[in-house]
Amino acid sequence: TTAPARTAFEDNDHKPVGHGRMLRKEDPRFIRGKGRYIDDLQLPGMLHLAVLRSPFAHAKVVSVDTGLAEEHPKVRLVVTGAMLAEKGLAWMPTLSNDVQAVLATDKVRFQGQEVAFVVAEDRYAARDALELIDVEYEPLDPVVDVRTALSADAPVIRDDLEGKTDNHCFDWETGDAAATDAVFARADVVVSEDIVYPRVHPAPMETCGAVADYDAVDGRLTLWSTTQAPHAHRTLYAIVAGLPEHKIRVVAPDIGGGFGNKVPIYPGYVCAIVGSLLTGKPVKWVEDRSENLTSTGFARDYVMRGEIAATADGRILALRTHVLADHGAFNGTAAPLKYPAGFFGVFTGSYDIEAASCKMTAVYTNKAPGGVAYACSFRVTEAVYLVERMVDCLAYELKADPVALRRKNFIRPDQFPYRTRTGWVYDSGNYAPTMELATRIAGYDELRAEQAAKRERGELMGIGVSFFTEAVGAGPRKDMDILGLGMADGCELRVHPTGKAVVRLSVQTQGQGHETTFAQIVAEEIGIPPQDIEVVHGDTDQTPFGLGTYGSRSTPVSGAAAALVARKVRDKAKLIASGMLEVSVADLEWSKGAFHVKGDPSASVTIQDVAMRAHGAGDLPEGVEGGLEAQICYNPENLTYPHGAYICVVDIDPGTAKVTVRRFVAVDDCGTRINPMIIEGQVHGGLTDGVGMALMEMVSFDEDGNCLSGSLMDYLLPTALEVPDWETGFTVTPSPHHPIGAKGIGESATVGSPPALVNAVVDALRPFGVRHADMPLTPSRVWEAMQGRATPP
Ligand code: PCD
Repeated sequence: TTAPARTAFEDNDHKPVGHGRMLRKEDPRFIRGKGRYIDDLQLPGMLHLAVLRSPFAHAKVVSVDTGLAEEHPKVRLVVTGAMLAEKGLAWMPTLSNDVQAVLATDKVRFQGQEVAFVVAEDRYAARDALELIDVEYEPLDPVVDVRTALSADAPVIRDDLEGKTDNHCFDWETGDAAATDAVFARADVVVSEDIVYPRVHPAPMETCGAVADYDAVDGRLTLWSTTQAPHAHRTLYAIVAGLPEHKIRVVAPDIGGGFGNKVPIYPGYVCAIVGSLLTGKPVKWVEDRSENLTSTGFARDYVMRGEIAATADGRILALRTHVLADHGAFNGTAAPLKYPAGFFGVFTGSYDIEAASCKMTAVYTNKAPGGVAYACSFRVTEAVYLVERMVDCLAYELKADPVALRRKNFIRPDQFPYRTRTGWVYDSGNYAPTMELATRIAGYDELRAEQAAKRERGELMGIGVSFFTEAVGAGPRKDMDILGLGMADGCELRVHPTGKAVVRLSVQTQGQGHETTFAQIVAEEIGIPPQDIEVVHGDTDQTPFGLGTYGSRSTPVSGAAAALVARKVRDKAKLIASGMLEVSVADLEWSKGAFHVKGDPSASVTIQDVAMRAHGAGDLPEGVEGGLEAQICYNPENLTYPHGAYICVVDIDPGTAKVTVRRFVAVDDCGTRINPMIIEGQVHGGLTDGVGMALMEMVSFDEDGNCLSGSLMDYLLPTALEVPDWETGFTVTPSPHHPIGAKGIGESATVGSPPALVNAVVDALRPFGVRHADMPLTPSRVWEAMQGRATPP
């Protein structure tokens, strides 16, 4: 079948949610090159900032001589850590309650760390002047290997922290260790495996940057910046810089991809603010590609020992894991305070098991601050990878079919809401039909037959399966906050007299299409066509407070807020309509953007009629104020738990060990689907991310702590050439607590695809007796595995 032609909104105004052909409102701007990104911003008198970075991973800063740089004719300002220290600005809090150096004072702790900055008349002069700064370093031994970071002779990286005598970052535990040990002791089968989720980088197309503009006359600071969380950043700047919060305006213009990379506050943003405060001019800072790759938020970097216990006939009983987490030199991730390991607790996956336990040790190393949730709701990606690899290891030992083994252990539909052994309450799920659909689209049985025939001929074909449950939509504020800020979202809706509306969000889109989907949600509830609803976001002066976009939380939290604020406006509209139609509220029915008198189809008023009346002359019903607007702050009751079943087919060239992804089937369930076309795009993007991580991406370091992946020649990203034509499908299991039943989707494919890809490669290598191989499965890694030499990275 061919899809019907895509149109704009007109033909289906009254069924906006789920409209399969609705085009994105923002795209005319993007495809005409009219997007407005940080680097497009030009302000009169604007100066340019460049950052001097450390060439060493670990070194004492002996002296910084800025004399020559200051003499450069185009240089206006040179700032060192010592100068910031005088103003109490050398250190800033991170969103994980650690502190991070804005500019190094005592030591540098990773290669690429910020040491000084120059503000000059143009960006070239600023960069040139960096070379005139003379820094004397005294190199120290670096801590590069996470496995030896805690050994007694390891140099202490964070000697800035009082009383710190080792490189411990934090310890964390979940589940019931004793109960888990007991189950393991009586299990028929126990399988253990060492699994590494390598350090990867979100690598958004646009690097990070900011323009700071401080107006000394009225004491106002405007900061345009690449941020996924404008309101949270504003509060942090108020605290760090000591500026009053109502005098700070944070604006996030169009953003060229975030993927978690634009959640943290980077020293560069703070430097731009300081630069503007000191020069009295607007100051622009934009990273180059290498700066982005080597100094901003990395992701993953978990060294995991997984253990799974089961009965001989494949009933999974328990999961146990030890994790060593590399957080780099500063704990620079953003995670709800109570959850230092994010939502890793969902590592029990989609299975109904008896016991689980996890012990985690996080350490500091001389690497860039890491641990950001790259397309990942706070470590859900690592959790899903662990369990889905372990289930395949178990299938390997039991010689069981991976689909059948998963099916046998699924949480059953009647068990929802389901409380996991680690305390998470899955809101809803119906796993078997999703798996069923995936196997049907893939033609699973035929694929297995094809594989068997190929194995006879010595050809290497692999079929990989993964099934995931994610936890997205942080979060209930009783449990979740970022640095004391509760994770709830405000939303405001105003309907103008002519029936056009403006909805104001606290979340910030980075390409996922909020200008369209939030208009659809509001349209669905209030009957105003989506094209008549303007979505305002990304400007703290224009929008209510909220915690921002990451962890696929916009739909679960702000999406709920948008639906509820629209219902609030509709309730008020109903009161006004009852006055207009001279009937009681109970006699009114709502449908398709109008109120009708029950039993009298000729008597009705549209929402647009009501809007005019709300602002017009004449009386409103007793006690009803004029105007048609509302605002709310939505605190979610629970997270939402989307799920999905993925099946991947790979072929491996036995001569070169190169992996080709031949097919990939992704069936996702994100509850009620708002915009199917956008969902498809989100899934395609995430699957491509997955191919990158599984087959080619890794941030690596040499023994001196030099980052070896500082360019896109060294850090490989997948392109259209490396990916197949994605085959997608969906099931719909609404969230019971979300007002329209929607769950998040933005990260599902990134979370769910790496295990399917790795499982497929390992499956292809079965003739070589391979049970596990670590990502990225580059030809050399696969070759090693074929020689029986799979080595951890
Ligand atoms: N949707 C629909 N339906 C449903 C769901 C959803 O329709 N059910 C849609 C919405 O509306 C939007 C999207 O879809 O538009 C998405 O959503 P969500 O899931 O809610 O999410 P958000 O929050 O919005 O977003 C976020 C995400 C993330 S998180 C990430 S990474 C990524 C994703 O998103 N990023 C990005 N995707 C994307 N895309 C683009 N284009 N770009 C970007 O950057 Mo993190 O944590 O940050 O790491």
